[in-house]
Amino acid sequence: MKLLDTKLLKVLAFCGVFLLLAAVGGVIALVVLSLQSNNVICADSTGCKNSTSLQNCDCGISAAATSRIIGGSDVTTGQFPFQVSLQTNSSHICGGTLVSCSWVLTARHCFSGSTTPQDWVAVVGTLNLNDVTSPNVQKRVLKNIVYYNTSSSNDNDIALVELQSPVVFTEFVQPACLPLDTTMLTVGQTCTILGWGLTSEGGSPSYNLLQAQINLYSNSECQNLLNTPITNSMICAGVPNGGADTCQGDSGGPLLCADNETKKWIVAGITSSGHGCGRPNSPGVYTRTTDFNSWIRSYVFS
Ligand code: 4AZ
Repeated sequence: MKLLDTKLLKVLAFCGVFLLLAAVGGVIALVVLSLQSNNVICADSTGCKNSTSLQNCDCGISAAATSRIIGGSDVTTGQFPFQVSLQTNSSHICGGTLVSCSWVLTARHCFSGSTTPQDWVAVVGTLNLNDVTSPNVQKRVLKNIVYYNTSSSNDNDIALVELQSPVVFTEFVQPACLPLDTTMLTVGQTCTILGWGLTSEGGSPSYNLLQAQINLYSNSECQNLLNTPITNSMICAGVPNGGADTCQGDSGGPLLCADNETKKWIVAGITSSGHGCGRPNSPGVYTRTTDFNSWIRSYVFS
């Protein structure tokens, strides 16, 4: 009887350990599977082609609640997963905005040094330009650079670049929303600028991605302040006292404004030019993305 008990106990213990191991294995498998299903395969879903609502588009989503560029603060992981660094010879040249798995929106003037797509690498999923070996980082050589036009004026400072192969959407790599036909930008509205550019006029760049909040200006006020033509294809943004602005190296990156309906981030502007950086009464000039909406959409959602 005693012998049988011991044997039975041994069998039961063996079964218990086996069941425990099976359960742990099952949990691990479930976690891995659910993580993988979060990594939405880029399909440029039909929800994003809708140009009147962002409700059914997986875009412009921040993993963190909204909170040197000039006067900036550090971006946190997953806060703006659409920020791109466009590089030649492993050096950051310009910012850009991921708008689909294969397309990045940026400024035309970024390509003054080289117009050869193969010279350029788009780096996505990083906050720190020194930390490009992180597993969250995805790098793609460019396949194609498309200009709205190639005039060398400050006007129409916009380009779309196509990646040689699509990036994979993860927690760290997501597209921003394109404007809607109904997107209304209002004077005084607070929007966000991002970049690795100079942290003071004539100063040094930032290795960490920085953000700052600035307000939209009317074109007429901006034109008076800067004493330079501000066309309908431009939009100005800044703060009256200066101290929060984009600067050299931020070009091509986004001016992000929240969608009224969904609060998703829309790329409302592209950092383009200005008079110095962070000066009082000297807002930065951005390409007005809403003015190029159908041109952009014809490539991104073709
Ligand atoms: C630039 O040189 C640049 N303060 C970008 C933005 C601004 C000024 C200069 C706006 O790329």
